Amino acid sequence: MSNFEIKAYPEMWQSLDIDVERFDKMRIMLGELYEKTFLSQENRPAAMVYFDNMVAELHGGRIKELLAAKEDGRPVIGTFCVYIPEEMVLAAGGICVGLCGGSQGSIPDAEKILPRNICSMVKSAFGFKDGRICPYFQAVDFVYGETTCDAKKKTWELLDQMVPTYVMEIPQCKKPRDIALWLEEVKDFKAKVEEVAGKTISADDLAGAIQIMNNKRRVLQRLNALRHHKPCPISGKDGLLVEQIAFFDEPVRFTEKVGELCDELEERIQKNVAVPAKNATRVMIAGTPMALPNWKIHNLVEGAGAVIVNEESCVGTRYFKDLIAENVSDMDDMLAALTDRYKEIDCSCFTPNDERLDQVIREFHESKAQGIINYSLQFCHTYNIEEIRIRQACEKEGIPYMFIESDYSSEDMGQLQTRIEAFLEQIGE
Ligand code: BJ8
Repeated sequence: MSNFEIKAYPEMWQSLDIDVERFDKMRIMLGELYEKTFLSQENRPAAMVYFDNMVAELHGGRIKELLAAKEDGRPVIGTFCVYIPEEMVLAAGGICVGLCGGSQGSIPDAEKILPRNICSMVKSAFGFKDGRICPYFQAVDFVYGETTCDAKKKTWELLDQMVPTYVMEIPQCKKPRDIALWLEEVKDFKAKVEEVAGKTISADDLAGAIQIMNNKRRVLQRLNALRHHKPCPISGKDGLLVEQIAFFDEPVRFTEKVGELCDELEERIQKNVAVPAKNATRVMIAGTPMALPNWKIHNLVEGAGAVIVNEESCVGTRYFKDLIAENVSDMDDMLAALTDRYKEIDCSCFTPNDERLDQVIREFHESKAQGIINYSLQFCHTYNIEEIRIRQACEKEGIPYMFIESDYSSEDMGQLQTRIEAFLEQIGE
């Protein structure tokens, strides 16, 4: 095992008004967890070094890049949702970055203010800002919020007291009038980004940004397809890590590095190199997003000798399965094409959401999984209730299925381990 360390930048943190002492303890704990979770794996692809370095510089190098962008007057916008039209931010020369919301460490801060019975992601994110322990939160010009679930949309009102929070209305249905509203909201978001950037986004700017984001999604699609190979050339933990880093990294550089990883995985497939064991039981995950550093389920499943081959999640295929049409050049047509792409994201906040049922079944077959673990964060009503229809769809197709409702704490680890091991035994060949 190497001596992995997430690098410390106390002076820069101080300048961002971070609670340095507390944040430094979190940095050390995260580094230890990372080393144990990722660097203990055998025979990892060499190209994962780039992603290890990204984690090592998570609280430093990448933050410096954000601050340099701000110095240049380029907007830096934080988000928790894949409905943010990232292309607009890029087109204005700005940076769109995922905010911290995947850790138990910030939840006690949030629970002093918010109700306890809302999902861990919302509490964790709110706690990171309230406790001043996330450099991303401290660096952004504003936070992008949306009206997806109730917990989020009411939390934005409180978050706005600490950091400017812009809320985009995402409709709950997909009828033509809902899509018309969505398009208007996209136009309003464009105006907001232009105001912060102090520049007007041209059609060429937007076309370039659409190209960049489509290329990023294409390379993630390629990685996902390679994970579907039997035997799998990369662990699910590493696959998830790349999907998590997608929300932090600079998109052109990220696309290049994921491409290099894919080249290596193709070579591995040719040489029949598998990580982990060639006969490992293949599992697909569906459900709520796993924000960095939420590696709980992957740790348990792969710790039991299986391999995760697909995440049907916003930190997963929901982020990259759809592209924006590139055959339009007029601004109005591009905005319509962009809206058209974003409406394809099948978050459980929509009703009806039948397309997600089809998508889960499709991904199960494409990934050659042997069973599905549907994962929902505790108190996430829409995913918890949609679970029933996913289960019904799996029963109809004869797909082995297991549901896990959990949070970020380690309290249920023992019980989950027992349930996961029993499930793997049932579906293993
Ligand atoms: S598009 S899944 S990223 S909203 S888990 S906070 S829904 S109570 S994260 Fe999500 Fe956008 Fe949908 Fe994806 Fe609420 Fe549920 Fe918590 Fe959630």
